[in-house]
Amino acid sequence: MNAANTGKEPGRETLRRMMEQLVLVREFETRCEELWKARVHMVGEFHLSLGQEAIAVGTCAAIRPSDLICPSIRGMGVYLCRGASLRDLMTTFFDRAGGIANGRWAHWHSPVPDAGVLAQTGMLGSGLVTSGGVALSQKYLKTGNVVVTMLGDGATNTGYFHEGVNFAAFADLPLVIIIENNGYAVSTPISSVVRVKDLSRRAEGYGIPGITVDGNDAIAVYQTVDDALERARAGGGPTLIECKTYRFGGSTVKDADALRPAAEKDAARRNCPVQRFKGMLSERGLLVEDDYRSMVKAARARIEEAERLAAEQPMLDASGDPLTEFWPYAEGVSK
Ligand SMILES: Cc1ncc(C[n+]2csc(CCOP(=O)(O)OP(=O)(O)O)c2C)c(N)n1
Ligand SMILES: [Mg+2]
Repeated sequence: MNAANTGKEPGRETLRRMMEQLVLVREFETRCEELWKARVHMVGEFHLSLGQEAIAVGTCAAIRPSDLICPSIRGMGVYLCRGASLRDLMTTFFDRAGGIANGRWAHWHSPVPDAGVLAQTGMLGSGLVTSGGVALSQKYLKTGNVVVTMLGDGATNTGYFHEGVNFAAFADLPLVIIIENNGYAVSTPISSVVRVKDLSRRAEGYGIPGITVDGNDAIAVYQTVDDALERARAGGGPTLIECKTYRFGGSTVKDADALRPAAEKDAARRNCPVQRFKGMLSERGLLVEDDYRSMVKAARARIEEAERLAAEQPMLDASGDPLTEFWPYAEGVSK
């Protein structure tokens, strides 16, 4: 069963907001990467979404504020697009008091209830199962809300994925499942471990619609997610959306990324989702260079302020926390 893209166009205001969000995610993550590499303030590990920003931006532009979303491990864009506080995020990354999840930060287990962001867990794919539970509650309570859950291509090879999609399918859950297919799980090409070319074809096996979309085209993502949301809200059950993309950097900021071919990485940079969106808006006469520069400037100012406020907070006191000894990432990082 294939899902069609009905091609609903985002309005001008939405397009502008999407541009601002693409810029914000790009700038925020670039700065986090800089700080992490300079070993300044940053504690913990990062799975950056640089190169993949259009998926979070397109998705978040389509959902309603009351809908819920469970990001993938590479989900910083979702936190930012849903309006999570930049200061709170930085405070948490800096391991200061007052951050999200009481200092036990990782992108993948930090809910932000005010922003409708559900927690992932460190077990890849498990967020799909827990999201299914939340979707079941939305259906039972007749809230009209849809849950969107996101995961990587590698995570689709877990048992969680298969039991999660099957349960969502037979229970007709208001769930939209988004695969961020960046072609790799760390350094393992998805093509070397899976027979199907398009992961959306897996939907057939569960009797739900599946669609593959260019994940670097924020408008195509928006349109596809919008259709799936409508279907879910009308009681039509889940849709599996595969967004094809590519990450600019390594699997984490620590990863030397020596195994992916240079030509592939260069091609990804030329297919930059931020520049593509900017070009499209300019062609439509909706953006001039000065607007774009102002957006970058505004994003940088917000990030700088968040950084300053976070650095003013006292360090988190984790003494007596029984989990501290299991948390290896902080070693060697200057505060
Ligand atoms: C069940 C499970 N297996 C392995 C890991 C270790 N791990 C962390 S990230 C990662 C790669 C994930 O690849 P993918 O799902 O494609 O997401 P991407 O990193 O490409 O966004 C792996 C194998 C894990 N966290 N959970
Ligand atoms: Mg991947």
